[in-house]
Amino acid sequence: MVEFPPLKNDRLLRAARGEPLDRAPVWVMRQAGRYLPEFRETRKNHDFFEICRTPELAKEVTIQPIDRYGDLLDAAIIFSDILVVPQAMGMEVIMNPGPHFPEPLDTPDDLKRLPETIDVDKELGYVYDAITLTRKELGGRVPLIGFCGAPWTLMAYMIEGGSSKTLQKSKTWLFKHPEESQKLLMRIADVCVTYLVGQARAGAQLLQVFDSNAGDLSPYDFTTFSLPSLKHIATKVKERLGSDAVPMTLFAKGASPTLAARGGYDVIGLDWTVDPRDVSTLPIEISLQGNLDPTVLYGGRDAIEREVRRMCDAFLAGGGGKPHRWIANLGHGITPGVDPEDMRWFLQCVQKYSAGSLD
Ligand code: 1CP
Repeated sequence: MVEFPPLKNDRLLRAARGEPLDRAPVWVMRQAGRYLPEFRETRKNHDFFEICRTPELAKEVTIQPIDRYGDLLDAAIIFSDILVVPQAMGMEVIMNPGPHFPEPLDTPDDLKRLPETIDVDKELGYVYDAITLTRKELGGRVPLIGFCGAPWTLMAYMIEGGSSKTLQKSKTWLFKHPEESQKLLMRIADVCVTYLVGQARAGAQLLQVFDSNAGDLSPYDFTTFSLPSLKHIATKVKERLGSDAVPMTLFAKGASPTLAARGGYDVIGLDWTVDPRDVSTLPIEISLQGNLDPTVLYGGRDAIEREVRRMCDAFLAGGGGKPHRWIANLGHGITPGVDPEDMRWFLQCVQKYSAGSLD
């Protein structure tokens, strides 16, 4: 293991491990991104995947929100994308401006195009280097989160060839070719295992898996197709890291939190369609993350304050019993049109309304 400066703010890790807190830790999905003028400035001169592949640039962009918001943020997330995994598996992906695969997987026959064996650490070593560099530069200010996409979400991108509203092609695969689908899902899961272990060894202090397309599956199909690969990832990553294991979060957008909680993760991310009081029966050892509607950030100061307060009350109420440990966040990524000062106000409101009653 690499040696790093001591951690000065461990709220995120305490919340993930179920320990007492002075207030809820807070970070925001996509916090290093297009709503920040400093990110858009970096983007003017560099292609998206060039930033991902250049540790110095990925480090710079990862730290941009930490420099801007200082003590208001309790975590950094490494700048990268979930689609670096399909790239490592031999598929071409470009950003123009959304993700585009020139040669998606049309039928199971196309799986022959993917190499049988992949040297994941070699293909994605640039992410490990970015993580190590970022941890050093952060100097212990906040913990650094590593991440990957869930096998189902990645499979959907590999088949659709980009973002899709209906997921018609990828869902057709599930129903027409269930066995090949399951094989592909486990193949992707194995790549994710090696990748997440590599990120933790390089210095990531918490690992999050994004199943952004989970909500397109019925509870039965989520359980049949997505959940086994998610479980495989949590089990194998913890097993391989052994005493160096770090907490793991599952954000399965749109999936039933009860089903997501069966994945073996320490933290379950909630989107904004879930009332935190309704998940109070989940095992108390599981911590929660979320879940303000990202568009509230367009509603102005009064609405942000009112809705953050409502969110804090709901998470801290605990449905009558002891509340779950909680990491404040949005219910999905921050969107490009948000005023960075409104994001600051969101962070300030979380600090104000989540203080106390967490010990
Ligand atoms: O032109 C640009 O600069 C591209 C915009 C952009 C950014 C800033 C993309 C393209 N990806 C990212 C960074 C990114 N993506 C991060 C960085 C760390 C942070 O959170 O600050 C992370 C964690 C992701 C993860 C990601 N990429 C997800 C899962 C999370 C989610 O929002 O659901 C998904 C589905 C993607 C695919 C993707 N990458 C980019 C786009 C435009 C898309 C399509 C989906 C979308 O529009 O969000």
